Amino acid sequence: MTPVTRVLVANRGEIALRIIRACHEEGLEAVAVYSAADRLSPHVRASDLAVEIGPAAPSESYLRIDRLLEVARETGAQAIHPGYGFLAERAAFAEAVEAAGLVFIGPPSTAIRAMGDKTEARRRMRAAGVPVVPGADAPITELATALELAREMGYPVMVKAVAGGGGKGMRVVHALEDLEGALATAASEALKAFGDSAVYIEKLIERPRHVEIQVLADATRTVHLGERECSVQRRHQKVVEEAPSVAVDAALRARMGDAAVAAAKAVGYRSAGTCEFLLAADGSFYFLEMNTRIQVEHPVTELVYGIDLVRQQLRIARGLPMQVPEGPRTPNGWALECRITSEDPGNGWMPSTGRIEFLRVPAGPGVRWDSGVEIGNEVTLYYDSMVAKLIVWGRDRDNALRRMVRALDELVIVGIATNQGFQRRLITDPAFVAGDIDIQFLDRRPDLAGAPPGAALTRAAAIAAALAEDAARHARKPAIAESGDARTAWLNAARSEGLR
Ligand code: MV4
Repeated sequence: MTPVTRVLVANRGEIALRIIRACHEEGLEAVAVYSAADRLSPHVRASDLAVEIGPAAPSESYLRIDRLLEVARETGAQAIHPGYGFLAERAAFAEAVEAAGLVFIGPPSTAIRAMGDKTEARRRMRAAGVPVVPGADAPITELATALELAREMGYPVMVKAVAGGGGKGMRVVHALEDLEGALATAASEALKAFGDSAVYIEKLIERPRHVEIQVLADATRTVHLGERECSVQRRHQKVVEEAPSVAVDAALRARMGDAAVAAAKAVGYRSAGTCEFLLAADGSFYFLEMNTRIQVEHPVTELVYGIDLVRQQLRIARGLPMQVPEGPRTPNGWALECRITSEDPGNGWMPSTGRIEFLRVPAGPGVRWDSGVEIGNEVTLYYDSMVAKLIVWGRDRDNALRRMVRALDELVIVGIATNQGFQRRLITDPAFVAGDIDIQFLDRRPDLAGAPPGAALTRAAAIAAALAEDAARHARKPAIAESGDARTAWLNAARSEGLR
């Protein structure tokens, strides 16, 4: 293997910056790529060398496999880190990188392929002794087979895309007369989304939690680093993640961890990866899928296990052993992550765009801010709405929650609407504080979205109002006027401009 000294980071935003920093700590140079929309992005400046690869549209820049390989060759990078999203879980990309004689900083393409086909993954997992949801281990070709299987399992069942994942092409079926129609709609959705109409069925697990296990594998060892609780999600986008989970004790962690390690070994996994499980109310758990990439929420695991997962990915890709102590490993304290997105919960979660006019980043003990934007950057509709991850550590869950409230209160973002206020309401909500959550929690709690916006205001006045509110909050006195009415009017106006 040619020694790796320079890594091409095939991504943008916070994860590109995160990877570049890890490269530097590993003594490696980092090559950034960027679209025309990202010329002023922090990841470009943090890199040792940066190459513009095309227009803002991802299909013309960050998804251009040919262009990325050309940039690697031109810049002398020996390895490519895909980050998450974009090309991270495309087996064809990993294959192209391998075929070009470069190192793919992730699992072997064969592992990506095996886990990408959900029925193949189910067969392999079952053979490895990993618990899977009762259901079909092959695509459905005959209605009669599906009806028979559903009758055996009992309704409700779920129709899923074989090439799926992340929630696309799924249908819940409550009674046999609806199965034929659901198979047809799911198949046509799957064809549109994945170019593959194959579907299969599983028993529906009702009101589960979404708990996932972090895995790390090098040439000789495959270990797990405990769970992340990811139940709080909206439309398959996670909103808050934590490690550990209130629902997982040491015994369950060991059982789920063993299952995740077996899953990884069954596909010849190397690098960092995550096994997603549904955890039912009765404590039973079922393998859902394996995410063959570094995930958005990896920092909560890093904080409770004291391990830099991206640095370990870099070491493993270079053929070095991972720096993870031989067991037993136990989580230390509690970590929480709030995803800060440019969406307006009070306005139907409308995506917000604009220039970041002002930004005050939370800091202090136990606070981590992973973001790819800074003052002056434009937030556009070309990319994901996540502008930052606010991550905290505390000695226990209560202390982590208090610290997150404090950090959210320090955060000021002016210029775009964000979900900051929503996050504060969520993490102080009694049900959330009690850990009483499952994957439908946010569906049951539309009240957390907050009030719809009031009357419009000019942009400049809205910015002034947002800053005045912040100044007042920290001076521990009312904003703008003693009169509650005047203060409320200004704040409502600011919200209507999408600022707070
Ligand atoms: C399920 C399920 C219930 N029963 N499978 C959603 C995304 C994809 N990874 C699998 N998903 C689900 N599969 C059975 N048999 C519920 C979901 C599900 C879900 C899972 C994890 C996190 C959030 C979710 C939201 C809705 C549905």
